[in-house]
Parts: sequence; C-alpha cells; structure tokens
Amino acid sequence: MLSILRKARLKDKEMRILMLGLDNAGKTTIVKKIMGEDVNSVSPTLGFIIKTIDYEGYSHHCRDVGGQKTLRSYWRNYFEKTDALIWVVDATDRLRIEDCKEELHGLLQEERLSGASLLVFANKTDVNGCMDEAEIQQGLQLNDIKTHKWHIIRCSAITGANLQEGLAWVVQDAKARLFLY
Ligand SMILES: Nc1nc2c(ncn2[C@@H]2O[C@H](COP(=O)(O)OP(=O)(O)OP(=O)(O)O)[C@@H](O)[C@H]2O)c(=O)[nH]1
Ligand SMILES: [Mg+2]
Repeated sequence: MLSILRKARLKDKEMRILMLGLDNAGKTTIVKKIMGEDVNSVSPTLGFIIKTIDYEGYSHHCRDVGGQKTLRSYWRNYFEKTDALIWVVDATDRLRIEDCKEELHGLLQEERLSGASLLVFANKTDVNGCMDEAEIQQGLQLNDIKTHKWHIIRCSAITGANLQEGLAWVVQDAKARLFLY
C-alpha cells in the first residue's frame, strides 16, 4: 500500500531544475548534451531556455538561464518552485572562482530556494590543468554551506562524462525527500 502511494506521488511529481552559473560555464552545452543535441553550435544565452528532460521515467523541467553579469539580476524571476539547483562551474576559470563563489552564496540566501538541493557540476574537466573537485570545493567554500544539501561532481559537457551521474544524484535526492512527507 505504502509503495503504491509512493509511486503515485512520484508519478505526479514533475521535478523542476534550475540551472545557473556564470556565463560561459557550459550550462546550455550540458543541457544539449543530455538531450542528445549537437553541442558545437552553442551561443551565449541571452534570456532563458526551458527543456524537459525525461530521465528514469520522470519529467524534469529544466530552466537554463543566461549567466552574463547584466543578466544575473533576472535570475530571481526563475526561483519559484525549484526542486533542485544545478550550479555549473567552469573548472578552467580560476580567475573568476571568487566571483563564482559570491554569486552562489548570494543565491543560497534566497528564501524561495531554501528547499532545493544543490548539485555543483565542475564542468570542462576534459581540459588539461583544470581545477579538480577539491580545488573548486574550496574555492566556492562549499563546506560553509549549512542551509542546503550539496554535492559536487566533475563532468564534461563535450564528452558527456558524468552528466548522467549528476542527474542521477538530483533524482535520487528528490525521491528521498518525497519519502519524508
Ligand atoms: N572543453 C569544454 N568546453 C566546454 C564544455 N562545456 C561547454 N564548453 C564550451 O564553453 C562555451 C560556453 O558554453 P555555454 O554552454 O554557452 O555556457 P553557458 O553557461 O550556457 O553560458 P551563458 O549562456 O552565457 O550563461 C562554449 O564554447 C562551449 O563549447 C566542456 O565540458 N568542455
Ligand atoms: Mg547558456
């Protein structure tokens, strides 16, 4: 009986994923790769893109929002009803890791994002000499985050490495939270 109830809840549940990060981090490329689309023709996102990713029988409504500095004030328009926040970091961009940290920590203050889990994608790890997870974890001061459950995973939107694993964590985490109700 309980398992039927759970299934019904999960079946109804559409997950809403909000993808943010600095411009050029690779958000759009990640979504395209997951969708099986061509990743060679990605240009900066000037507004937002909504895609529905079907994964393990669930629909994930994914909002991919442009990260350019002038666009960041619009991020707040997309906070509503977020189950999971995916923060994408360019692992080759050491110069902006501080900027990246400030934006992330600012975001986590947002009340409307308080229930969301946080997946950090350390992207572009196909590039030699990029930062590893430990360096990014430290750069973003992830250990200081007490308000959100978080997880970091290295990936590459170009090769597709670890994208499914990241998504699997998001789904697993959302399921676990549903069981608590
Ligand atoms: N080598 C490498 N390049 C990548 C990877 N992911 C993205 N890129 C490149 O990084 C650039 C920016 O990618 P986008 O997907 O447009 O980045 P974005 O985060 O959506 O940027 P905004 O829309 O401006 O916020 C593109 O030239 C991509 O080809 C990766 O995993 N490895
Ligand atoms: Mg984009």
